[in-house]
Amino acid sequence: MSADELLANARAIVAPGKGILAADESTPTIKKRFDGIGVESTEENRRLYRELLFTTEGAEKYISGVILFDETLRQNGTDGQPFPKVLQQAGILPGIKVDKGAKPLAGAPGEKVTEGLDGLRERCKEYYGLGARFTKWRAVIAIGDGLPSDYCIQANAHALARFAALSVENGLVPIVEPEVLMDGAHTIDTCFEVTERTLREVYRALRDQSVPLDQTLLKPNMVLSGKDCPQQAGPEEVAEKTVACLKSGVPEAVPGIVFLSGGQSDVEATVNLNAMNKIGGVPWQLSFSYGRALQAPPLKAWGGKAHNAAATQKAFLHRARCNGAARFGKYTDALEQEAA
Ligand code: 5MM
Repeated sequence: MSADELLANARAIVAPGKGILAADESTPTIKKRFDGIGVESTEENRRLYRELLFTTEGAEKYISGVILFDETLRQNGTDGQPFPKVLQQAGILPGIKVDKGAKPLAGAPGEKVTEGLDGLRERCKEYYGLGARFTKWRAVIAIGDGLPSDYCIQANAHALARFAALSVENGLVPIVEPEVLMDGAHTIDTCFEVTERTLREVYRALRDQSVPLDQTLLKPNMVLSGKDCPQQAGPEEVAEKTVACLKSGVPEAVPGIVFLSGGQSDVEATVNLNAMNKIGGVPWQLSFSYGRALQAPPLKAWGGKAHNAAATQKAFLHRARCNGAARFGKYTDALEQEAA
């Protein structure tokens, strides 16, 4: 596999003004989302909904890549074209979630480790053949009484590095996602400390396993106050602390950082990304790889009804456009109020 292809794809994913749509919800998660709008989670409904997102005209101006779930990578659009082809034709890179989910970590009550390394080499080869050009693996780190343990951080970092090495070996740009959860009443400073510890450990593992960092991307949480913390930090503090934390934990060789939204509202996720890009002065592109923060409005607009197709795509395009502007620190209230 050529390093040039990986480098070019990594850079294309974080091209200025663009970011990623995370549409890789596993079957139980998409069911939860569909339950929220009263739609049955059948394979056909999942296909129909995702097709609306993938065929939104103009989204390619702001969306460089889409993370798919295994089922979606193998589905076709209504015109019979496989989804990866539909995306490629729009100039969007198809990606694939390759982890098999976070499972209880033996010997560490309340903590999880992400599984899915067995057979990953073969799956990567198949996914490349099906058109995927990047992969994603999500580790979850919970903050709590005495948590996270070093053991949990190390176990997840080791798995993330093995995933990354296998992806690169097979021509796929790995998106390394260590998510420090926002659940809990902890302060933003605790989130800073845990995120910094996690990032340092992740990059130690990646280096130990000789992963070429310039062919990878990082998908971290922003540094935020815990959801139940009485003192919620505003966007300037979030941006300042997130950028400082990244500077302390992420090597310069990494071409880009694509944040997850992690339960922030759609507007909050855009405002915070915008504030970070206003600060600037970092060696990486600061971009987005949002699931909920890009999909909440279109999902609501859709409601499972074919006659809502135009409204669904309009809502999606609007969020993509707002986040595209946030990539340059140029998102404004006026833009938020504008129809797509
Ligand atoms: C879209 O949600 C993804 C899939 O989650 P499950 O495996 O639990 O179904 C998730 O990996 C996502 O890519 C990231 O967590 C970012 O999504 P958010 O919604 O936090 O921006």
